[in-house]
Amino acid sequence: MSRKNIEQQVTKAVWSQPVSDLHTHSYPPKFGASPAPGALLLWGIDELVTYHYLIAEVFRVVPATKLPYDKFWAMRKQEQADHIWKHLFVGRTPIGEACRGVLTTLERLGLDPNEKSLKPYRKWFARQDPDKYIDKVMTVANVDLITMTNPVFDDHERGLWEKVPGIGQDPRFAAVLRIDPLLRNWSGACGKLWTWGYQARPDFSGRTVDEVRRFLAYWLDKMKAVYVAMSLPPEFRYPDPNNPAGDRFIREILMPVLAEGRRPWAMMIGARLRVNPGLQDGGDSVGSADVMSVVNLCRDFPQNKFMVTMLARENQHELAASARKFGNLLPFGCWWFLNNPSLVQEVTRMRLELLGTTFVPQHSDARILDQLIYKWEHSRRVIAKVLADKYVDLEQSGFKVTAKHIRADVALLLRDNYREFIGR
Ligand code: RAT
Ligand code: ZN
Repeated sequence: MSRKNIEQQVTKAVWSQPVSDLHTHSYPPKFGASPAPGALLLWGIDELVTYHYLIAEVFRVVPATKLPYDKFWAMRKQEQADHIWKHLFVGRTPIGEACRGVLTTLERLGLDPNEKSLKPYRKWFARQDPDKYIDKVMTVANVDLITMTNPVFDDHERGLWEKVPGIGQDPRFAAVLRIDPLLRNWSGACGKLWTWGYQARPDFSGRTVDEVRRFLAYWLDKMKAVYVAMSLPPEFRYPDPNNPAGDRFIREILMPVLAEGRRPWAMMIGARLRVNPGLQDGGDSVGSADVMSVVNLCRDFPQNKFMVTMLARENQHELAASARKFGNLLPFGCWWFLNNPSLVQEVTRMRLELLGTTFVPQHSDARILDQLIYKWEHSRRVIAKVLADKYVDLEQSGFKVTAKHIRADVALLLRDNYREFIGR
């Protein structure tokens, strides 16, 4: 095939292949839809423009010395959005990735992204019904499954799971049991479990192991969770001589429960939380993590499966090399500060070269439903470019690439590697 032909076939395959999105923060309408207070399904123009990436960016333009953080947080959501639109989209060229994302989204929804005020967009979004709008966004983004993040230690969300019948039963969504506190704050997590009727003690005495196992098994089943997830700090180590409780939790509780339920553990490693607390969610940063800890887990627990994404660019090569050694390790996504075209390109190219098609190149991390549109459009473009280059390289080696090869590879990368790993 000529380069031109390859590019055509790859474009066709990448755009027509539905994506199963492995990690988002989007929810079905039963979890409440914005602008209702406490809603978990965030959508629409004011949510898009007040994405925490953009809050961090607006404070670079209008610093906290001019607009103090508490004043910003005291503003109504619409006022915050107007402030961000004015300074990042009208007063400056919206050239950064998070800004460009809002524009792509509006454009694909059929709106003109050049408006000077948010009013026309507000009018348009006010006419949408959230439930139907989910279908629309999934069609435009060509996404066939949205994987949620369901933090069981969040009182509001846990309450919804306990109270609302059938809350997790929307076939467009899959649930994920998110349990960061069990490693980030073991004794605090034990305290909470105790109040929920589980005899969990920070020193592991009594029935702690059985009780925490019971807690996890209950929630895995209640949510029908497809995997368990944690975001972990750069300092995460396994084994960790400074954190014997963490080691015991992993060894005696988490690994056996997950092996028995045949569910993977998704580890998102490298988030340094709240380096600037004034920015709230936008105040987290990145640190280089320890890939050997992942290697130790994959080797010591061959019956378990590990989905791993790392936040630091510095970790990507070692993670890909490690995945060559362990079939139970699935590297996924270009997370957060890596979700920029230049870095997606670099990381995806390297993963293809080291791992063939045995990884998941991207997840959206969409916090606002509509972001599925731009996150996937921007990623698809880069993935298509990298794939086309690789097929041209193959042709130069004398291998005859066909449209069938291309379609099969794209299906693995965008949907089936993930689905196979979670057994769905
Ligand atoms: O990417 C993000 O929006 C982060 O704030 C986090 O949500 C991160 O993706 C996570 O899941 O912890
Ligand atoms: Zn996330």
